[in-house]
Amino acid sequence: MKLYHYVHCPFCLRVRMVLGLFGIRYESIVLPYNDEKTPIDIMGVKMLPILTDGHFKTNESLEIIKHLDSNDVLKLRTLEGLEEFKQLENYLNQLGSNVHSLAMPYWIYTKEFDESSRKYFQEKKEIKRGPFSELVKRKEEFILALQKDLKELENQLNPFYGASTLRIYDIMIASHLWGMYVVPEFQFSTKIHDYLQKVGKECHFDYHKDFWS
Ligand SMILES: N[C@@H](CCC(=O)N[C@@H](CS)C(=O)NCC(=O)O)C(=O)O
Repeated sequence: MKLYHYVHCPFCLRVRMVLGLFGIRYESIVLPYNDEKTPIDIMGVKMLPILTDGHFKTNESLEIIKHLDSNDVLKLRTLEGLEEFKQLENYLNQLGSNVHSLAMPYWIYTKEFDESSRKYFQEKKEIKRGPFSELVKRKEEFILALQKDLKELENQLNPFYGASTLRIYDIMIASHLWGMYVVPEFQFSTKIHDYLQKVGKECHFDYHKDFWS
């Protein structure tokens, strides 16, 4: 089994968390962000995560998770058609937008990037979000919006999201938030930090493992 991924990408983190949760061995391939050829050769489009497992190959995180979780331990198959699932996806889109505006200018200086992949990432992302220098100036605005969304989240934790056991929702939430740990101006509340660490622990998750081991 091979996973092609980016370290900062929340959709890739989902898959790494699930692989860790189930203790599945796999080959971890962190692609440089400016490598267009590898994903296009495998899937016809530049989008990660890509999981290949024999004849199985896909670049949709939730499809990958269904493949890995055939017994539906995480309840993805059960929950995905429900209105509450759509609501959580909408919530994560909103939250993710603030996370991206805050974290992207810092992600490009983590070990995942070199000079050329940093330039490629920044140029591509600035088309949608505007100059990173402007995003950095607006950080207070993004932090306030994110804190508001996180207060809402705190009320749902019991200790997992609306449940006493880990489900797909927790994987989706934790993977969208984890990248905020690299933003120096930001601090999680103790409750959210403890929640993220609890999810991370169950999933034997180590964000920068590919560079440290
Ligand atoms: N629906 C996909 C979304 C994956 C996705 O958006 N991946 C982004 C990284 S976070 C990507 O590969 N973007 C490539 C690019 O923009 O160059 C999933 O759930 O896996």
